Amino acid sequence: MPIQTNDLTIELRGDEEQIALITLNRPTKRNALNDGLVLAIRDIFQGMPHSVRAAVIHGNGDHFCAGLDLSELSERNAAAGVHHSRMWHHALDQVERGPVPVVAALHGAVVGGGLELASACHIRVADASAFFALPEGSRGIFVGGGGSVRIPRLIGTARMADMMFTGRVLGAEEGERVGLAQYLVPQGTALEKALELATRIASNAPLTNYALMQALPRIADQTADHGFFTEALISAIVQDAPEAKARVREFLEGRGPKVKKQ
Ligand code: 1HE
Repeated sequence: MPIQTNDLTIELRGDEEQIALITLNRPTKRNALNDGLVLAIRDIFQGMPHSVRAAVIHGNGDHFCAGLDLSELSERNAAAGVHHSRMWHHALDQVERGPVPVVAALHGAVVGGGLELASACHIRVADASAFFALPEGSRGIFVGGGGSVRIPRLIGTARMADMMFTGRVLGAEEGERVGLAQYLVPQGTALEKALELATRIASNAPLTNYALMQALPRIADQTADHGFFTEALISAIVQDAPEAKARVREFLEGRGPKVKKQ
């Protein structure tokens, strides 16, 4: 079991402990991320038990996460600021390019660094109480946890700039409509839905999940010509796995699941 702190816990779920439920557990501070918590996120993903095939991250209390712990911002000079931002980058990179797909279960405030953390996850489920904002703009600071790279890829540069210029707060429905969340569910049910999705993801062939996490975003960063070539390589590797052959055979022999309208 990886190292946990009181502010960040991990619980393994499922018969084979294939789902990791990670909880931001600082509800009195609305799960604001201090340095210890950011490093704990890094450590938990770096030390993920081998049984885990998918993770869910959520926040204890009424909010997912209030972003950077502003009480730690005080006297940092420019050099320390660069190192601090790079520390966030390294930690959230362990989420995005780490060992397993991660589903974020969002409710209440998903703001500042909390939105940066959510954007490093692979799927976001928002319940009706969720709201999204980037208050950095009005606090005289800038995003530093990878938000300027990841958030425009979800919603476009113009929408992110609007959120920072004007302090615009997007409600759950609007957040889902613009692409901050892929699922919108009734209040109080984000965690249940996220666990359901994680269980489904965990049943995929591991190499397919690996390709989705590692190849797909890199292909999106490549030129079309390079992307087609990378796609050919990764698809050849994925289809070569015995598990892929077995799954295709199952379907052809009438034993595999059909695609059903939901
Ligand atoms: C905090 C923080 C925080 C709450 N740092 N202590 N993020 C923000 O600018 C968002 C700031 N927070 C808020 O706007 C509100 O707290 C919430 C909308 C999230 C929640 O409101 P509410 O009414 O439920 O809680 P509260 O009464 O405002 O806060 C409860 C306590 O949490 C209070 O402390 P207390 O000791 O007085 O009880 C707050 O001070 C504390 N708290 N949020 C520190 N963020 C890598 S760069 C990323 C840059 C950013 O993320 S900037 C955006 C920061």
